[in-house]
Amino acid sequence: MSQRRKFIKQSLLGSAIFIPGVSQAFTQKKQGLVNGEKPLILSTWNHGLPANEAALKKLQESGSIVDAVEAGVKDTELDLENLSVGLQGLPDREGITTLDASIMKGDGSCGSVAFVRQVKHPISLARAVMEKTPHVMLAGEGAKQFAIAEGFPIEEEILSPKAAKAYEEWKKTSQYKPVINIENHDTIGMIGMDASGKLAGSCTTSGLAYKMHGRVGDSPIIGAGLYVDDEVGAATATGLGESIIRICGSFLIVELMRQGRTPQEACEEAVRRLIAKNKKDIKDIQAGFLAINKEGQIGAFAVHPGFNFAKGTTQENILIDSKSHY
Ligand code: SD4
Repeated sequence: MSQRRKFIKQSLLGSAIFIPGVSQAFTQKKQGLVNGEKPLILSTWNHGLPANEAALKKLQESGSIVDAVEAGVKDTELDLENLSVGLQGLPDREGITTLDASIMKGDGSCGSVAFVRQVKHPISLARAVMEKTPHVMLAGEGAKQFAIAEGFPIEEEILSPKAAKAYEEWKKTSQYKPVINIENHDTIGMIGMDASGKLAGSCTTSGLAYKMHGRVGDSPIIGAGLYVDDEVGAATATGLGESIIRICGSFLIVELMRQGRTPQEACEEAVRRLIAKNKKDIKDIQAGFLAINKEGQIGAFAVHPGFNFAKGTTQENILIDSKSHY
């Protein structure tokens, strides 16, 4: 059986088959100490497993790491079980689902869209902003007009049955209080490296449930939800966007790695910084970071327990629990 087929078979069977304590390699992997596995894809939360699989498949087909990170998160954008990504995501407090997404290459090219409605694949729209406009970011109605001009289908504006039910329930109290690891649980941030060491990343979300209409989180903000630099590495974030924006989380991690920190040290420092700048509410704030450096070392760290991520290589695709500050 080819390595590729073996990989697919393993992942279809549920590749998070990792038995704690079985080997030293497990601990090393958990701590992000394994070097040089390329290509390598990391993505947030457990939906990262199928997303990594889609990304690695695309990488094998097209050879392009930016194609891979786009294809990977497109898988999540269509996942009807996911209430924090794509048009099936939970709406804002007016009952409208609005989407944020960003994409970045290691050469500094980047594109993003924010507060977009009725577009099924905001990540592809972000890529079109990157490749076809002189701008980095388009928002709201302008982003939708650009989508129409580029031939993106415009979807009917209706909530998915699950989101509609949750929204009706929420309206009974209309309280805005994101619940850590629950409501803001599903954004996908993906960072990847091809066999030659080239990096790219993507991030896509419907943002926080029941946010104010017009609210934009960290995910479409280059440097907050995502940052990639071929000279150093890449980072992405998930969690309460406001807390991540305050510290330019992903840019901070890449800069710390540039100064010599390992990805793990950089993620831990970013979390410390986030806690310092968000002290008052920290017990209700979850945020998690992922990082890769150009040697292929990885890092992951969160404010609270509960954050996990998927790590995919051509050999395996596994779910790993992140360590956390608290
Ligand atoms: C946001 N960071 O809009 C996103 C939410 C998120 O997992 O990451 N959810 O603030």
